[in-house]
Amino acid sequence: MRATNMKNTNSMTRLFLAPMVAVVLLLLTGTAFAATPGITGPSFNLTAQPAFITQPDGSLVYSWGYGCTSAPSGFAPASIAGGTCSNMQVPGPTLIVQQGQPVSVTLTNNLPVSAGNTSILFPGFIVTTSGGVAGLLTQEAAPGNPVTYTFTATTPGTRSYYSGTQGDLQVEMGLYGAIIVVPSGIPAACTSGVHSSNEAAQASHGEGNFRLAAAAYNHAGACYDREYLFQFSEMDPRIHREAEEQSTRTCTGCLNVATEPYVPAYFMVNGRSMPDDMDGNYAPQYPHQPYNGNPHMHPGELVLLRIVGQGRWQHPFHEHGNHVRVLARDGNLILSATDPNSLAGPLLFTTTTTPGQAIDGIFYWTGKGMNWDEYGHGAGVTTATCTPDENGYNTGSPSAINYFEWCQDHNKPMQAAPFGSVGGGGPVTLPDPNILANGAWYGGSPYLGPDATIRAVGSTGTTPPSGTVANSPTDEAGFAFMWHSHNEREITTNNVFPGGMLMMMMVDSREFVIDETN
Ligand SMILES: [Cu+2]
Repeated sequence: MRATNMKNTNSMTRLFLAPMVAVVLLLLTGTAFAATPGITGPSFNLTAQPAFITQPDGSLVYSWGYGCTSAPSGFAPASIAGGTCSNMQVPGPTLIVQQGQPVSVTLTNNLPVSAGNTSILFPGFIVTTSGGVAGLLTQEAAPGNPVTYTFTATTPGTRSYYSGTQGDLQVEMGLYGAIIVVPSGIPAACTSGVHSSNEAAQASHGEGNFRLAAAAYNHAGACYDREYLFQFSEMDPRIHREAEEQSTRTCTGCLNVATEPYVPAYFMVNGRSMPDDMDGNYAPQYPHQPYNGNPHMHPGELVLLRIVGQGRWQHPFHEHGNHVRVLARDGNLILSATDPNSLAGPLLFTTTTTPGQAIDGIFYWTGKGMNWDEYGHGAGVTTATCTPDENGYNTGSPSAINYFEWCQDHNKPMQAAPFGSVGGGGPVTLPDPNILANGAWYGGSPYLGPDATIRAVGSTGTTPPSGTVANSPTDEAGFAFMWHSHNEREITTNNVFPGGMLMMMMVDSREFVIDETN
């Protein structure tokens, strides 16, 4: 799906939704969102060991992952519920530390003896080791034994960590994760102005604050209102099968698995493929894949995307709806060469990840320029007024249901003769939703707004079609933007579409409370 600007993106999304909206409806079976869940330190006791991870085609894939040897000192964000850290997970636990903290990670090697040594690299930090045995890139943990890595979290940002031992095999098997350093200083701009208004708007609708901090870096340009971490990777099941077959060998380090030719069949967001990635964090059906990919936002919020390329391929990930403004790569804030107060990161159409590289970027969406009243707040179920600020948005009252509406489009109906109570008389005649699709594949609305059920059943019907009963539109009211790899084979699971590296960004109306408890 290509889009060159926000306006086109909206129309593309409308076209896209015709066949795909039912998929969205089927998938959104509960309130399952994500912040940036992880474990807090500054001391971590990790293990590397095998387990099976699950994919949507029903396969169980033998993998290796980092996990916790015992309960971690805490989970973050503090408000997240149901946090777990099992003894093996893919990706490994997200390590969340504060800038300036001395960090200690003790890794115990519980991989099969035949796998030999293992280790962790922490690129971007000056690491001191104790224990273990000498390896090519760092000290390694021999089978059954520990090694300890210590470093100071000197600079903020998102970075990857991964095995420094036989990386072609061990990273492929799942030995990777992310570390986030929360900045020590939060610029005043991040807790005032639009950011405090956005926070007040969230609070007035009963939404908690699930950020790790108000800024990603010690810079006024790095403020944000909501955040998500996405780690992209892929797996070749042949490699995993051969590693499993040889895992019972009793000789030390004698595993002999060819990592070429490389033919991956699974393409994952945080270790899960679509649709599994849209289930909740810590969902019990994924005991070794605790993190999801299910971004939400309200118009006007700045959403921090922490994007990490794991695995060994590049992934041209496309965030539909708008470009992503890059803040930093590998924890290095990109500043103007002539004005260090200005950020100079590019606006990217696809945030293409390089293996091991992390990108911090800001995604922003307001609905400006759509040319219709985006949630029908002008003449729909809810009647609201829109008073433009100097930028054209309704920001005077954070508790308003149409806070941050683009006022120029206020009261502009989209459809000529819509079902339901949204305003009519617009320029568009959408196909009759009753003939657009049937049953579970019923579409019905270009957005899943508060009127969607009425629109779906028409003015006289009372029973919503299949798919809207279990997924009442009153529970979800947003524009769905497909966020996916632009290497289109990567949006398959074992060559079947849809699947793989794909999720939906939901831009929700204020009626819809974004609950990121887990
Ligand atoms: Cu696309």
